[in-house]
Amino acid sequence: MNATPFHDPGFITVQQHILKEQSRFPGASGEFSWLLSGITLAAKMIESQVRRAGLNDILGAHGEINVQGEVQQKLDVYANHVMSASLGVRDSVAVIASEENEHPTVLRNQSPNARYIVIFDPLDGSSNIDVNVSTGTTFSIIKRPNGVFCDNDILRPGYEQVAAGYVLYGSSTMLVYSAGNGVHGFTLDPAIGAFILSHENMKMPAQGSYYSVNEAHIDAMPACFQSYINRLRSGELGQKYVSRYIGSMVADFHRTLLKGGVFMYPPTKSHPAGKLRLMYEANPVAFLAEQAGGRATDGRERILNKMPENVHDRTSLVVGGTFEMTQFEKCRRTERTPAYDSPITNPI
Ligand code: P6P
Repeated sequence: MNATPFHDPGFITVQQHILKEQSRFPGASGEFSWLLSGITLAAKMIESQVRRAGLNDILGAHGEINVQGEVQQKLDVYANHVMSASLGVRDSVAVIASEENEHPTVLRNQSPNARYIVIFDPLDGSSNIDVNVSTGTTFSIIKRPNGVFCDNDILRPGYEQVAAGYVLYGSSTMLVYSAGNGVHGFTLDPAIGAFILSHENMKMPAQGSYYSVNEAHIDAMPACFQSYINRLRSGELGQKYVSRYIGSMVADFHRTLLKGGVFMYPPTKSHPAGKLRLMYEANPVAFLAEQAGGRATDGRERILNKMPENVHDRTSLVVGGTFEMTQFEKCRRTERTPAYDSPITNPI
């Protein structure tokens, strides 16, 4: 009797894709894919609440003040719990660090199988929840150093990331990740509760037509940023760019990844070192941008080369396609802004 012919379902789930990626990690016996499946599970649980935020009185501030000194939204608290719990049951995770927690949480210090550290922002842009604007979860995965972990072991530069990505809770819910072999996007099919491969091997266009920055801060920015924004606006760079700014980093970066152009959060008077967090916002974004053919700097150096001093370090960020990033570099050189004069260090 002939065996039932294999019926190709016609789609690839993120689990299938991760297992294929897994083969790139010698000696990683499925632990990496098991780790990433913790993130996809958490993403589905957070997504289900984000979609219901207006219905079950989950809106509004939770009341507590988080380590960032910000009033915590209830969804923040829920997302943080879900990410921590989903990752906490993965034996391969030694340490987790969250935007919502002051210090990293050591889950397994003795187990030789616990080889990864996961650093995440459970719900970035949560201040937009009440007005139904896209939010996101970001994550960065690094290898745990040998020996007993101490807090400073987490302070590694972004080029050591073994994987990074985000979940975008937008008009659809997407998981975008890279394990160092290209950037791949998966769209959640709510009917079957699976993330389905929808954007394989994403490439950031070398030149786009959008620039994305909060222009309310322009007078407080260093001269090279002001000059760059004016050139983008004026058509001096060969085309008149269109401004798009959502105020939710994951959504603003996702558009830049798909359509090209540039997204930036320059230094401002209220945030002289930049507002975005290096380890769980800028690093994942920079890792994905470079994997997709783009570039990311803080205005002085490559984001992935930056050495953190604290897990919650802030940074300025300019991320985009090669054309827009090259034009930014030219502005830096012509504007002679003292703090921004040094040439941007090349990738390691
Ligand atoms: P501003 C959201 O609070 C966030 O951390 C990022 O997601 C976003 O890019 C940025 O802040 C927006 O900041 O100052 O423009 O409101």
